[in-house]
Amino acid sequence: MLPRIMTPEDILSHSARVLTQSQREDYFRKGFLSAEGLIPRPWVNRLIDLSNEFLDTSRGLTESNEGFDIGPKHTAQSPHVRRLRALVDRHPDFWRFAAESPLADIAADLVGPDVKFHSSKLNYKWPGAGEIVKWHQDTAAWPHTNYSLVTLGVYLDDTPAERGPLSCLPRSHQGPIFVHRDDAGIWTGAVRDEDMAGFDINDVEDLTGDTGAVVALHCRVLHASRANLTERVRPCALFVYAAADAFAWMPQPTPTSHTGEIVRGAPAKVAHLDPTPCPVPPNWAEQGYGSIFTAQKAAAEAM
Ligand SMILES: O=C(O)CCC(=O)C(=O)O
Repeated sequence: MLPRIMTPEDILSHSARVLTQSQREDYFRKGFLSAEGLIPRPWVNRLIDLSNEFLDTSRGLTESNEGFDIGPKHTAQSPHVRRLRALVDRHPDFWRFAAESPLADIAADLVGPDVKFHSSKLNYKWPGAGEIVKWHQDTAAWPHTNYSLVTLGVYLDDTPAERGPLSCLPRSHQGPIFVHRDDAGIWTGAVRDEDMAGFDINDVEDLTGDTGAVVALHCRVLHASRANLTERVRPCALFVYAAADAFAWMPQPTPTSHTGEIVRGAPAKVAHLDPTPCPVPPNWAEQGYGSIFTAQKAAAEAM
């Protein structure tokens, strides 16, 4: 008999590993979740230490490279790293965290027991407006045969509303997948204003949290993040996991050496194909991928 395609109800029928059943139900209803106290403090401290070490290393850089997306204000005295790319390839402990910590169990709670690692990064939102992230849906940049993918973020410092937390539009994961291009067809990494006009911005929910809080974003949920109005940087480590039966159908923006590895359960024998139409992203293998910051900034400068 062929394996069953997992619906949210099927996923929920498996015992919860880390999240409560009501947190899981909330995630499927709204398309996101934020929760405190799920990651053991020694893991959080290790991530913070590693982040600080990499920021120190960046002092010797003058331009972006494979590992670092460097912002325009970067100097040795005052590092301005926008993103550490392909995090699990930057240090083995980042991969151990992705594969061995309760984070992968949280992914299993949300995509089902068979979980495949997709990608990871560490985003820094510095004080000021530099790293505003516009409304977008993650799946638009890395579509798969179905939409059972989740991005799990871990805040590495307290992230109140004024420090630019992730913000989400509830239930938008049940709507269309929007084009993330301008009228000329150029990739902008952002949903067009006319598409956003259909949403009530009063519905937006901020995913605030203390140091170590986990945020979960369904790959179709509309999300953004505002400027950091505080004096301290907001680091957020992000890890993407897929149901094992979701397969990428285009080259991926920032593949890692662990992309496609099964971190819980077993590999899929059958792909699950969801019929929801999905716009085709650029071919990242041909065009190259900087980061959401470079794509959205280039689009803003071209206007
Ligand atoms: O770091 C943020 O505030 C937003 C991250 C995000 O949505 C992304 O990188 O796709």
